[in-house]
Amino acid sequence: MNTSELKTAFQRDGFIVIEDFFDGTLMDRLDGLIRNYYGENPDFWHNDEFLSKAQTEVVPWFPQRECVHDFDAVEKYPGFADLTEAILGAEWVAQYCMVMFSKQGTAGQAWHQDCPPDDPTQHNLNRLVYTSDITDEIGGQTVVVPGSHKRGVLSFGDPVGEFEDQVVLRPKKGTLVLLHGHTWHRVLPITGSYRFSTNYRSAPKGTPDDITDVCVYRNMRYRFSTSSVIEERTA
Ligand SMILES: O=C(O)CCC(=O)C(=O)O
Ligand SMILES: [Fe+2]
Repeated sequence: MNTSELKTAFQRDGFIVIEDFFDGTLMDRLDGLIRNYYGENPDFWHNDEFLSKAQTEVVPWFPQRECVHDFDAVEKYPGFADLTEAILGAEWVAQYCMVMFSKQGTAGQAWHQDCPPDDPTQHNLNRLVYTSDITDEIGGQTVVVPGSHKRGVLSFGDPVGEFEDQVVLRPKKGTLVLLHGHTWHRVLPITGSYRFSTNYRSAPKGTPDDITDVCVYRNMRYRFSTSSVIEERTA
């Protein structure tokens, strides 16, 4: 697909998957740094209330904030910025690079929208890089509901229930997934070893820096900066 076809698919579906976007050598280098950073048994960062209500178990790492500059290579990778610009428009903003690690036996991530869709024009863009394969043996597949970025707020209901029209993604080493922040998405439980993805978050020009501070789940809205449930959803 060329850039304009990718853009059309993104606008229709709220996500696109591009296999073999990145070369294997770069992926292996970043994958090694990530495995080395986490070791086998990292601690969770969230409090118990979040873990039990959100059914989301991730340990984040912001490598560029620790001056690990190897991760800059993705931002400079041929085609990466151009594709972002085609989708977000001129003067889009790069927010941060965040690795999200989930260990064996954990819940993955419940259904969510990265930011509230109250204003459809205000959103983040996840640029998800997979440095190793997500497989059915490991679990941690990414699940999306196509077109849901245009369906308003994520429906109230079972935080980890299935949607009839959900699509399960199994990104491979070198795959780039672009995912609109309003698209309903989740990560399945981690059944074998551990899984991680690296997200280069970005946003259209004029988007507030803290756009992803409030996350919408099927049972609540949660504010990360204050670690608080700001709305218990009942409908
Ligand atoms: O790790 C993934 O595959 C998806 C992560 C996610 O929900 C996000 O980056 O907002
Ligand atoms: Fe997300």
